[in-house]
Amino acid sequence: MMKKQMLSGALVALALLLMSGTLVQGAEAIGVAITSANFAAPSPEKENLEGEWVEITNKDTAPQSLTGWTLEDEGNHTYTFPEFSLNAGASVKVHTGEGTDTARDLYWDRSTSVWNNGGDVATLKDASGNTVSSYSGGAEED
Ligand SMILES: [Ca+2]
Repeated sequence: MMKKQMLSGALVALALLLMSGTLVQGAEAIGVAITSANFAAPSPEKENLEGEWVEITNKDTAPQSLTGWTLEDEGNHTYTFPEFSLNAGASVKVHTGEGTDTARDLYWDRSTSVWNNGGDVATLKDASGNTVSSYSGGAEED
């Protein structure tokens, strides 16, 4: 009798776990990820900020809108994507410096560096603030 009660208790716990898992999963699985980054632009970095970038790739088979998505570092720097759609299989680089946005290159238009050369973490979030991808790098010295 005791054993049976424990078993049904375990089943209820399992069911609750599965239900909460389904809720968390509601943040749709999207095939967009940060695939590469160059946190250290050629020296003097301040004058080569277009050489500091984070690359985002759409591994899905359908275009993905990045409009309103954000890219953040570990500090308080946040880039918000303009109206932008990333084609299936395509990549786009978000450069720290100034430039004209194209389908392959977006520009943060900053005059100072964002990514720490000694190591940093880039986090990509969708328009609802859900983390889609994060990427750590920049630790290597040259
Ligand atoms: Ca840097």
